[in-house]
Amino acid sequence: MPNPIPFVDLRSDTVTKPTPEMREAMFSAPLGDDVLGDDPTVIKLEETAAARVGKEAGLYVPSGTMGNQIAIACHADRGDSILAEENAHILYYEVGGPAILAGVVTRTVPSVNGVMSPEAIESRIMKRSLHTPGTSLIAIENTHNRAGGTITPLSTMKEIKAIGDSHRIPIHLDGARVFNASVALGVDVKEVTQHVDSVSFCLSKGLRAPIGSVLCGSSDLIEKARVWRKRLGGGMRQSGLIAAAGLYALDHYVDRLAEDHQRARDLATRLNCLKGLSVDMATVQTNIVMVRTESAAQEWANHLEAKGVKCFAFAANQLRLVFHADVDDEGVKIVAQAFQDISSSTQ
Ligand code: TLP
Repeated sequence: MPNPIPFVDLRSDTVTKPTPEMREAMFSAPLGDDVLGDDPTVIKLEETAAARVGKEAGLYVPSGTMGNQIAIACHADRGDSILAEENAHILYYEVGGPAILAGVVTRTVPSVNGVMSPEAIESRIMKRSLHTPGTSLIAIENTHNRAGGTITPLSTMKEIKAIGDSHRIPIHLDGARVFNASVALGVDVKEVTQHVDSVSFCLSKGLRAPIGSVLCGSSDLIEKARVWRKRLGGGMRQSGLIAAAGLYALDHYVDRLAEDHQRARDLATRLNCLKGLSVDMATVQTNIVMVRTESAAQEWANHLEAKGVKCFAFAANQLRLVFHADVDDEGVKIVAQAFQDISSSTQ
């Protein structure tokens, strides 16, 4: 039996479904065997993505996780250390990948709302010695997921890059949502990515493609990355079929991310007026809203689900709401009403 309740799904921006136009682009894409290097659509996506973020080359990978892990493995040798923000996706959600795959030690860096200070980074850099695992990579996450979609400002990125350069340490950007950052800042994405040596961005989040991310960097890095992708079993064959969706997304769905940001702000403002809830508006910068709940967040999530709204409890007293193209103004109204009903009946 189909569920009669029309769900508004705020669990993640990964839940978007490809549009009819995107499916049409997939259907008509020219294909080849990409492991053999002859899928024209994948080649076009990789070239387009690299040009878009101002890097020499790109590699289409099945997921953002694989993009990050390959980048770490390419930049660092076994036994090295890398620096990452303490709640970074590569630490929190990639199931120990850096230790298992690249074989590196991860040193964590504290932050304010996901933004690491350049001083905090510099003070954690380790020299290579008989005793210490030399730092060979600094990872930034922009926007920052667990901090609530927050943006690391361009000036901070520039300072971090200068520190990296002075210690000859490359910077990798987990740019799963880097287009959310550039759209919110009102700048070309290159303004963000100019401050990093490699960037992995997701096509399958706010950009609405069903599958895939692109890792971009120097031609040498991407050559190594291609070997790592094969090693991890990420070499795909007629993957132009799905790459076509990514190309369509880059052409058509970047600018509309601003709508998701506006809806996130609208809803956050409304929730802040309700009993039992609060939102730190300073962190509502893109498409994610972290809601603090006085009572257990999981109970809120259960009540919301009964009213047709899906979201995740991200911590004991925190809900995460993620906006995306499949949530329109009507969806925002449904969500606001559900929160209001629960607030007035339980608080
Ligand atoms: N994030 C997912 C979950 O894994 C938490 C989500 O729903 O937000 N970097 C960042 C910053 C991410 O938020 C994610 C996915 C990834 C990397 C990994 O992307 P995938 O899921 O394609 O491996």
